[in-house]
Formats: sequence, structure tokens, C-alpha cells
Amino acid sequence: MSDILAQHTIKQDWSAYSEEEHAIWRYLFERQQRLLAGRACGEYLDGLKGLGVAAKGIPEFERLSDILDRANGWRIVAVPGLVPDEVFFGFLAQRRFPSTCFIRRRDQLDYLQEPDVFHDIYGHVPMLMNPIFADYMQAYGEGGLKARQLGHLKQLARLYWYTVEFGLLASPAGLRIYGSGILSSAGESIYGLDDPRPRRLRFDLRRIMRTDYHIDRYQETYFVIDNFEELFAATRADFSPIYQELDALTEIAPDETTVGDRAYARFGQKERAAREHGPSLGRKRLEDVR
Ligand code: HBI
Ligand code: FE
Repeated sequence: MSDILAQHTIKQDWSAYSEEEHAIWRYLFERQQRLLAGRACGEYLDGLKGLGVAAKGIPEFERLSDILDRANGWRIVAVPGLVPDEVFFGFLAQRRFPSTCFIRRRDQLDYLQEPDVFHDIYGHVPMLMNPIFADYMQAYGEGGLKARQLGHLKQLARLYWYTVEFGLLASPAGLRIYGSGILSSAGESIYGLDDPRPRRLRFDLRRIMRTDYHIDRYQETYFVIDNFEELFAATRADFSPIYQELDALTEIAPDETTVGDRAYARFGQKERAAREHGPSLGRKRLEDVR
């Protein structure tokens, strides 16, 4: 396994980034900072601060890795782009987070389908500073290797999608974002929390594993956890019997509501009104999609 992982590792070559590339980071960073106050969960904001990830420019992975490593043993490894599933899981199982190096172009500021350095570093890495989430990600990597052998990768990939990428958290102060796909998207930072259209359902492992997803538009269903202990505890069990159970059940479409769904009671009028007077980005993309 270590050999395969080494084959997919590259060097970040930080000094090769152009001024234009750093300027794109700065633009994306500043835009998200304005949007995420009061929207991102505290664990994420603490992680961002602890890592010293800033507007200045694309960070050096080695510097971030040294901080992460001291905190809880995770490091960032540079990869050229999407890596094969077994490589991706192999890295996570060893507490290595594979991050792309390239940054989106100016004509892709609002949306791109594949991960770039802004999504990977700004979106994912701060969450890894949280000790429980850090353990969840490692356990996910181990579970991925197993799911692959059992032929149930599809079900496990949905768990990643609806938690690590698009998860919401019911904090005492209200609904907050912890999913990296939302945290790194201006349009979905607003849509995911404030738009009345998508379903926001209580976290349910089996429901998630049955639910298909779109990769090319805002989500139609989000799942809400109460805290990271709950998430970690719910995903601790051996999934083999669950996969067996799921074989007998139908799949659920991204926009479907089904028996047993528990909707998250939405935040009050007051909080919503306060948000509506705040920055409002992503309107254009929202219309593009619908
Ligand atoms: N590779 N670099 C990278 N980043 C990902 O998020 C990623 C990947 N390879 C596979 C993969 N994700 C997914 O198929 C898993 O989440 C299931
Ligand atoms: Fe991602």
C-alpha cells in the first residue's frame, strides 16, 4: 500500500505559484470569510484560526502539516487531482489528507466540479484540527478499503458525501455548516442554510446510504447532526450487516421524501431576517441551476 500511495504523491512546488494564482486564493478566501461568520460551525472556524490559514495567498502544505501533525498526527500530501478510490482511502487510513495543488481559473470562481487547492485546503483541512472529526476521517478511510472489498463502495461514498462534503450541524446557536463542499462554495454557503427548498433531515446512517446524490448542482437534501460525537458513534459499527440490509431496500432519489424522515426544525424568523440583510452572493448560480 505505501508504494501505491507514494506513486500518487507529488511535490506542491509552492514557489511556482504565480501572483495571479495567489490573487485568486485571496479573492475566494475573503469572499468566504464574509459569508461564513455565523454560518460555519465553531469547530471549523477554530481550525482555520489554529492553522493560520489566511487571505495572503495559497498556503504551504508543509507549514500546515507541521501544525496538524502536532495537534493530532494528520499531514497533508500533495496529489495531482482525483486519485483512485483505494488510494484516497489508503491515505485517509494513514492520517494523510490528499490535497490537489492547482487553483481554479478566474472564469471558474463560482463553480468547478473537481476539487482544487481552495476546496481541499480551505474546505477540508480546518476540520481535521478537530480531534473527533480527525478520527472519523481515519475510520472512514479504513471503512472505505473494506467497503471496496465488499462491493459496497457506493453506499459508503454516500456517507462521505452527506457528511464530510455536505454536512450540517445543529449547534445551540442554530444551524451551521461543517461540510467542505459547502464551506468552499459561496453560492451553497447561503443556499445550504437559508434556502427553503432543500430538505434538511436528521442524520440517519441507513437513510444516507440509500440516498443518491448529484455532483453538478446544489444538494436537494442535507443531513443534520447534533455534534461530532454523534457522528463518530453512529459510524463506529461494522457496516457489513448494514450493507446486507440495504441490499433489500430501494434507493432514494436526491429530491425524495420518505417514510421515517425527520425534518430538522428550521431556525427562527429572526435569524433568517438577520441573514437576509447580510451579503447575498450566488443568486446567479442559483438561477442557473433551477
Ligand atoms: N481523490 N484527490 C481526491 N479527492 C477526493 O475527494 C477523492 C479522490 N478520489 C476518490 C474520491 N474522492 C471518492 O470517490 C470517495 O469519496 C468515495
Ligand atoms: Fe472534497
